[in-house]
Amino acid sequence: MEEKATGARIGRYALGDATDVDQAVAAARAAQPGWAALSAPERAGYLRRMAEHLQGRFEELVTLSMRETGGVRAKGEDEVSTTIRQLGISAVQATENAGEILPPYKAGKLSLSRVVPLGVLGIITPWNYPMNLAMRAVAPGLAFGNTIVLKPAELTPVIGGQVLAEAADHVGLPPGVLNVVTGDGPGAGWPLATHDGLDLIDFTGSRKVGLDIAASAAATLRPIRLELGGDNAFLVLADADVDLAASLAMVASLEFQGQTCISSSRHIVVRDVADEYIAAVTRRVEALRVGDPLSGEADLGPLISAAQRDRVHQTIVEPSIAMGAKLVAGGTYDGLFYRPTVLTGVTPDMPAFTEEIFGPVVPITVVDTEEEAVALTNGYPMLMNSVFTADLMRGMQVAERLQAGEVHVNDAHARHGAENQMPGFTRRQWIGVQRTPLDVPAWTADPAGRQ
Ligand code: TXE
Repeated sequence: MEEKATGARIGRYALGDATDVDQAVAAARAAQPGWAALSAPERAGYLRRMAEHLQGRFEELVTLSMRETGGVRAKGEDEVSTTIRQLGISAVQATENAGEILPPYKAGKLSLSRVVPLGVLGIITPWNYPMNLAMRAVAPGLAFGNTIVLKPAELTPVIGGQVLAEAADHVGLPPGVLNVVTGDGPGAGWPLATHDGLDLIDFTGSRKVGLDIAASAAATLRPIRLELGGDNAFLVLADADVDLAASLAMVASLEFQGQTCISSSRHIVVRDVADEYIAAVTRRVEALRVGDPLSGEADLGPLISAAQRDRVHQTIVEPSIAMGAKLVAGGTYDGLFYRPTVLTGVTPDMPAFTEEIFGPVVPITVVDTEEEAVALTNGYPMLMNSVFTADLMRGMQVAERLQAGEVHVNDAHARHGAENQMPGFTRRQWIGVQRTPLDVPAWTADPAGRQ
């Protein structure tokens, strides 16, 4: 495994295969009843101790995250602290959500719903926020009594897998409860994604692999949960604070070199402020420093891989320019270091508009009206959008018309809580109890007792 900025070796990891996956699933299956039989506070205790362990290694893990993912310090700190916070949140949720007493549909009955684990979860994670995206499924999964087989991305196996396994070992998590199988997609990911012994497969990654997993799951009715990213929009309306919008555009499109599923990959700007916005964005982009995150002097680090760089350059930037987009800044690279790029004159037929970019590119599309901005925004898979306007009410009205999971008004990539609302990897079990007066139809009575 190499450091992304320098290519220096960080460590070695095993290329797991279908046999390793089989063993891990069998271990998870064997451990699951015992783990689920512990009390919720006992399971929460393990999670809290894992959080303490990771907190004690905070600086080491931030550096490891910077080296292995190529993110700058702020990204590494965010990733490690979010991971730790997730453990705490799941520990609390597990002890609070045991179920509920429901209004009975008939007098004399007691109706309950009980929260029960799904069983064994298979979790496949990507390389961009490897620790945090793994923990977002691992922590609630464990908290509610599931056992887990985790397959981290092959580009980030240490921070995305090994460190979690070390934390589990450190707190004495019972064997088989959390299993990590390192390896690549076809060799270890696919055998896990299609394994018969799982109760749920949870996948975060590309649309292409997500489609394959969904097709295979449909054939066997295996439950899946997919997070495949989005083509998110950043709307700048005529009355927007352009400086604020331009500053937060850096966060929205360039944080971690734009390699985030919530990255804004379409800037849709109303004509009245377009020239001012393009100038404000370009000034900022040109001043950004690209370099080794460990130097402490870089705003942006390297891209994750040559394949990712080539995808951004050859399938997004170059073809969009060939179709008429104007390159205003960037568009060049040195190794994995890609200059942040501004494209203007982007139209809805260009890849810079239609594709998730996953690279440091700000593509700008100018429209005449707010109506047009909303119409052009919808119709794409979107996770997190932003709307900039001086009128809060107008911002909320536009937000309500956008088909996105989360919309921020005058904000970008802020944590408004959605990240903690992940499904708890549980199912509901409804329980009905017969009370008096007894509800027994006459025709079911014992004939011996009939008159
Ligand atoms: O993803 P892959 P890649 C998007 C983003 C990016 C593109 C490609 O657009 O440019 O995907 O990234 C495992 N069966 N996102 O190629 O290949 C793999 O080992 C089972 C969005 O890195 O999907 C890794 O653990 N598993 C995203 C995980 O899937 C397979 C984050 C993701 O890898 C597999 C990352 C297979 N056949 C990329 N092939 C987000 N939503 O945040 C690969 N894998």
